[in-house]
Amino acid sequence: MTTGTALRYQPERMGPTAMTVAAERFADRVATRRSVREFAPTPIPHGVIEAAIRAAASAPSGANVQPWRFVVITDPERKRRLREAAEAEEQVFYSRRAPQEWLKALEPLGTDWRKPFLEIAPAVIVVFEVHQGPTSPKPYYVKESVGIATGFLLAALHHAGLATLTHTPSPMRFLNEVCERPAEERANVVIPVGYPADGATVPHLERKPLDEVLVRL
Ligand code: IYR
Repeated sequence: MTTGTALRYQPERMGPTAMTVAAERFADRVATRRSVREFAPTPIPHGVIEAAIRAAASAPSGANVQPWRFVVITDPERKRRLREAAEAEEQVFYSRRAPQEWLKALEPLGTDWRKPFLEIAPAVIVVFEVHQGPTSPKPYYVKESVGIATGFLLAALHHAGLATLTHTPSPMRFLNEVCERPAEERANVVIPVGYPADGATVPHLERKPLDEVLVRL
């Protein structure tokens, strides 16, 4: 995976103006991404998912171990089982496990235990962390690595004009069975992918202004 040979790496340099324009364009583009909870059942080209996973799998990772697995579910029966199992966990989460403070924080998003998007979205990607196991080496910074790869994945799908949601049923162990993955793999996030349904809405939310998130020293 990593051989120890050094390869020359000299990507072409942009001038300062071109560079700033490129950065601003990219920021404008990614800032239009919104988490969508109402999907159209319209199928999406499989090539788009493959390319987006290729982008995700090019992310940096601890010691280049690439500790990720992306399970793509398009089969309706498998999606139905996924939804059923996720909703069973979420019912307990919303009615018992979640503290009041957490439920209050979720209120503006309007979420509840129902997860129809897991069945309606044409594809659902389940991202797994790959921990040490019989066929997988010890990874480092697994959550950070998988988080970065997931960021690439969301950006790639958005760039291709598709909507996504980062869904985190809790706990996630049931996903090993639904996705037929071994114990050393642990689900990190579930991502429905597709087009927003006709008339889909998203909550009105604002991003923090730059001066709140950027510290210059
Ligand atoms: N996993 C639950 C609850 C939930 C938690 C957070 I933090 C969110 O930003 C949204 C939802 C669910 O998916 O409904």
